[in-house]
Amino acid sequence: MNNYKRYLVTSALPYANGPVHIGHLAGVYVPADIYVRYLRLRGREVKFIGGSDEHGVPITIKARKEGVTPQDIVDKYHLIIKDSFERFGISFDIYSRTSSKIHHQTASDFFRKLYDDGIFIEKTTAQYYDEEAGQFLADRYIVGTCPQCGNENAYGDQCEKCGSTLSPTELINPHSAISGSKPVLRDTTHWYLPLDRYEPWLRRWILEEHREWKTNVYGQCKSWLDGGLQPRAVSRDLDWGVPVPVEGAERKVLYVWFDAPIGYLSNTIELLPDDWERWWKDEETKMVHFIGKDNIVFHCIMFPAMLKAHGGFILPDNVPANEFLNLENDKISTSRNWAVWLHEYLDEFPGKEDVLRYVLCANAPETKDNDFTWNDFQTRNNSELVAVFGNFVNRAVILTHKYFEGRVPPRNTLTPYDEATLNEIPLIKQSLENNIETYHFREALKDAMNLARLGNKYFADTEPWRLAATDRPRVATILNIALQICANCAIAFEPFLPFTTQKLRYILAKTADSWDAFGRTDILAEAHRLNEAQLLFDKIEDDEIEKQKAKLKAAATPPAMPAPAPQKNACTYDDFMKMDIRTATVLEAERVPKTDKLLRLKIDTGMDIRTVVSGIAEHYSPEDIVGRQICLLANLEPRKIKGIESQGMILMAQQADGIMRIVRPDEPLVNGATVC
Ligand code: B3M
Ligand code: ZN
Repeated sequence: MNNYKRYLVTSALPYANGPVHIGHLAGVYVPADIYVRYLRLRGREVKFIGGSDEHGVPITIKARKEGVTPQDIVDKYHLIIKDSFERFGISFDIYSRTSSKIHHQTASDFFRKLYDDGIFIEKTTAQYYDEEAGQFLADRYIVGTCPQCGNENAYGDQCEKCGSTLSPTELINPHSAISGSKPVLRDTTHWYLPLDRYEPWLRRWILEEHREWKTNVYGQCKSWLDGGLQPRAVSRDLDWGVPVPVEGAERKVLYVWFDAPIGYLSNTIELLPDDWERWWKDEETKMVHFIGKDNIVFHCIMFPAMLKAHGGFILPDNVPANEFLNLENDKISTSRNWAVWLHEYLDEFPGKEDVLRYVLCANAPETKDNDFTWNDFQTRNNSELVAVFGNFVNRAVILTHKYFEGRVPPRNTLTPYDEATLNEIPLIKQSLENNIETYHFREALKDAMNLARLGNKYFADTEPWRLAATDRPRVATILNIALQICANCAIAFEPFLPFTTQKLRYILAKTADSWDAFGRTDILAEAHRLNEAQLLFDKIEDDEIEKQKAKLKAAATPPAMPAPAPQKNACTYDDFMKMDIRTATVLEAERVPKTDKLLRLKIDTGMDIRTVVSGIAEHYSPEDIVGRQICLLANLEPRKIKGIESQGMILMAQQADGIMRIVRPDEPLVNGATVC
């Protein structure tokens, strides 16, 4: 697959209802930007497409809360986001928005083509309608009493007290969260994309033809496909969004996840009105979507199915989704204000864009969730950027000024060690290239750092400052080699730390080199004059870090945890002893097809191997749970769940906010131990 002629790189369109934080950056924008900067440096033809996602229910809710229009909300945040990306050096070729006219037209035409081709299924169902507000209600905006636990503030999709998943019609005494009035059921018609029909094709395309996708992406796709796909509604009853272009569909808009990925297409059209087709229709274009893991199903299953249904478009070659970045050991949460916001960082750390770019790449959640801490940020700055990269460059330049009036000295006879050092450079280049091309950005950054480490080690081993008085030709050679390493650093770090390499090029008095120069050991000509030395990075002191930690704690609101469920009626000792609870181990786990909550588990109870169906799929994925010890209510009468006989029940602890965890012995025991 090396015969691609051009690269169309997209990054997820952030919702324009809040600013961008470090989680977004580490997951999506930093890796995407590294990739495109690298491609450009290599002289490849590339377009980097970004934009704001300006539709969806949460934006309308925020607007209602603040007493403004949805357009006001997206206008405000689109600007904040766009501006902060620019200041941070995310080098989009276009950063547009989905409320634009061109996007509405493109998304509308896309829907219409599928509609005219008879792709959609049209279905009428009864949904709650708020007569006072004059609108249908999204599930989240219906509140009522939970039929399971009696919580009076359960939502139409879930009771946060007992955790049960609900549908709005199950709520007792439902009322609208918007007007407080009692909603009525009204028939409404929507269009569904029959994903099930694309399942065989998707299975082949992903599971067979894209085995090279990252395992987290491939695994999630497989799990969805194995669970069985169902038709998905692609329209909503809402006043905000792209109107459904069908007669009689007043006050209906395209589902935000239908129109948002089309934003990649409309933004390309906006950027290249006369040339976009080459980018979207020619098989020689390599399309790559950078996204976070919560967007995988939309980019790997839904959007490709849409593109396939439409026909004529290329499909993504890869979707290198990242996992999540946590902050100080806790999930980033916008509602709790537990986040480091990009625009605030840029204001508070002027000139330190690259420090954040470095830390977020070095610690990127590429294969698993990772943690950002302010202490780690400080350490990586002080002991990697300052002590390794900055220190090496500074020594090379200062010594050149001290001994050779700032001119690149001649290279005299080389020792075998000099040769070995020079020979390392092309090897580092090779590794860095391989890593970037396969989306291993952390490793690629390590390669670039290895170049600076190579330089530092070379100085430590050769100690030119000791030879100044006795062996000037030798000092000349050493500094020449060190400066060539500096010049190579200016290329190797360019995709990662563009602000720093610009500074470095200034110090070296060098215009930008292309990637081809990387690996050469004569980039700086003899007698070439350098500019004065300046520090590439500054030490970050403890008080700055403490200030950030304190700010984070002060701004965060604690998570609202509902009160624990009330105690149940008394039971006797004998009642309890009737239950036969055993330790057991999960041997196998898989999703029960066509359900969201159920896992089918094979369990070793020490007495036998049996099947248990458990409603924990929203809390544990099959991979998470295999091999774990659990406690099983073993003598629960077998029941059929979705046609599968379940022999027992797994014991779970559940918080009032619905979060559930497996209960298990403090230390592993043999299977079959009794719990009492
Ligand atoms: N706005 C979701 C998100 O920010 C969504 C991405 C759209 S990409 C087409 O997580
Ligand atoms: Zn409940």
